[in-house]
Amino acid sequence: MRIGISCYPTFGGSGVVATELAMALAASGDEVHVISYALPFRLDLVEARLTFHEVVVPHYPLFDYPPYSLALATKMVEVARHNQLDLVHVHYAVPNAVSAVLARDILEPQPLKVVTTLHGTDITLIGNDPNYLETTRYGIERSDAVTAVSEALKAATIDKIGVTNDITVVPNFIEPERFERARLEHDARSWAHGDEKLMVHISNFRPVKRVLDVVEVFHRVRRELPVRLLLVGDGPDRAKVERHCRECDTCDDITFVGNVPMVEQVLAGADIFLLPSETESFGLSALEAMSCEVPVIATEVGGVPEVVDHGETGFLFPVGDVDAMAAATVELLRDEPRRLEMGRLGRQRAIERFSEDRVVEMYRAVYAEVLAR
Ligand code: GMT
Repeated sequence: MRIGISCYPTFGGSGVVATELAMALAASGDEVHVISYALPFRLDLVEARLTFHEVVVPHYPLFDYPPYSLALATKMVEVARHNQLDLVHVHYAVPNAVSAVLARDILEPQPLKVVTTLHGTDITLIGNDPNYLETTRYGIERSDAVTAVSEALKAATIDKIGVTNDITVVPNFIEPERFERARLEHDARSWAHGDEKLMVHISNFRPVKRVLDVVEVFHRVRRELPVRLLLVGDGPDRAKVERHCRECDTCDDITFVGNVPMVEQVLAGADIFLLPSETESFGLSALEAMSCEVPVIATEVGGVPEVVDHGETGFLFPVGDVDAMAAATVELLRDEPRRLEMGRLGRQRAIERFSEDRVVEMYRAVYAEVLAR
């Protein structure tokens, strides 16, 4: 197959999933063209069947806001026309789905199928903002196939966007060996001072991630036992979090690691992973933690219960219940056999339900179905 894949190149789960999918498809024989405004941070272009096409967005003094969606559609047309693409698979509906639908219309009579994968905030936050709702719905309804990363996101799409077409749930995935290698190769315990336990959080530090709750959980745990918090990632709320730990005089026990492309290099040494989000359609970082045998303490929101089994591979609590999250963390950190068993089960479930081979085949089945029409 000749496949175009479009995504955001920035740190974030949708870009990670799109990139890993592109590399897996190319490795198994498909021709894959990645289309974005910058090289996605994990995209490794060593495979001959994998190429990258940069969307250039020209500036003009008239534009306060250069029209990225038009430049993207134009690039999709060019790539599809000159490489005879069978389909374009867009990750994150806003604005990628509408751009792909426009590209398909421009290309007629050359056929181009559009597959749209919904990731989360493209539905739950930005996509249903009244300023985007109509075009989000149009892009989804005019796609030839639509997938969502969890049952919860599928339900939210029907509820919040009001779409009527079929949505296939295709979950996010991990390559199990990558996480096993990290556990063997990296001295991720080197962040710990002495016998400190390591609590880890990974996100893009957006308000929806509630990183201040991470710090509040940490403050409570720190009163009970020696522990260090590793904050991986960066984003709008980082300054607020740094100010909060300065005010509480706990910054010495918190390491702001920053953006790390291969998160398993940090997760390999973690004792507990925290994800107290307001909403989370899937929680790829929780799955990555499980793949490193790290139990997850998270909120019971969106698709998280489809990834983390409460009481078995982690614990789930209501949003904002930092006392309960801290109590569960302390309990687990004091019971090493139980923590290890939860971690082991987490990796086992991650491999059984979310391994790359299995999920890439699910995407292939979606492609085959649209191409057969
Ligand atoms: O959190 C975001 O806004 C970023 C977004 C993305 O594009 O990476 O994350 C969403 O997609 C991930 C990959 O499918 C999911 O694992 C995240 O749960 C989801 N984020 C939210 O729903 C908040």
